[in-house]
Amino acid sequence: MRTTMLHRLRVSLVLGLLAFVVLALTGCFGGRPGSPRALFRASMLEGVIPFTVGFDGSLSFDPDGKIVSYNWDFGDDAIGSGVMVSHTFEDNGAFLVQLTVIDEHGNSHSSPLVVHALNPLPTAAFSHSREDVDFVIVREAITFDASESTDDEPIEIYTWDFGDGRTATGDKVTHRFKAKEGRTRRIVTVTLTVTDNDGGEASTYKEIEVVGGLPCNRPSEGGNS
Ligand SMILES: [Ca+2]
Repeated sequence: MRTTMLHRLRVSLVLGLLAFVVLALTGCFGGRPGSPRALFRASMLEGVIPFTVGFDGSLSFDPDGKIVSYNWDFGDDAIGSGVMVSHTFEDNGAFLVQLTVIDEHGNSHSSPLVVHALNPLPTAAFSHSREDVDFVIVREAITFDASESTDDEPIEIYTWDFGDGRTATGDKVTHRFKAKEGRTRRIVTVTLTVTDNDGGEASTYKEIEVVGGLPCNRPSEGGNS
C-alpha cells in the first residue's frame, strides 16, 4: 500500500511539474495570453551625428505561435521593418526607438529604447589683417575674421573679447586698440567664442602685441573707436 501511495505522489509531482512547464512555455504566467514579446538590442545608444545604429530584434518571441512582422519606429519620422535593421541619425536629440512585433493572430507588443544623438561642437579659429607682422599699432584699424571657424551647420553667434575691456559680435569685425599713457608696448589677448544653433560653444585666442603710446602731455584716450 505504501509503495502505491509513493507512486501516486511521484506521478502527481511529475504531472504538476509538466503543467508548470507548459504554462511557462505558453506564456500563461503574467501578461496577456498569446501576446508576442518585443525585445531588441542596439549596437550603440549614443553618438555624434551623423551615426548609424544597428538594431537586432531577434530576441523577440511569441509563446504560442510565431512573429510575422517586426516594425521599427526610429523616433525621428523614419520607420523600418525586418528582424535586423540599421538607421542613421542625422539630427541631434533624444529619440525614442520602438520595436513592435505582431504574431499570426494579429496580437502585438512594443518595446521602447532611447538613443541620444549628440550635436557636433563647432571649432573656433580666426585671423587678423596684421598677421604679416608681429605687432599692431595703436589706433590702427585691424580687421578680425572668424570665417575659418567650422561647424556641421552655420555658426549662429561670433563673440569677440579684445582684452581691453571692449567686445563685439560678428564673423568679421574691425577694432582699434587704444593708446595708454606711459605704455608703448603691451600684450592683449583677443578671444573669439563661436556658438552654433544648438548652443554648442568653442573658443580660441591670440596674444597680440600693441605698440605705441600717447603723445607727450596727452591724457589716456576714452570712449569707443
Ligand atoms: Ca553643431
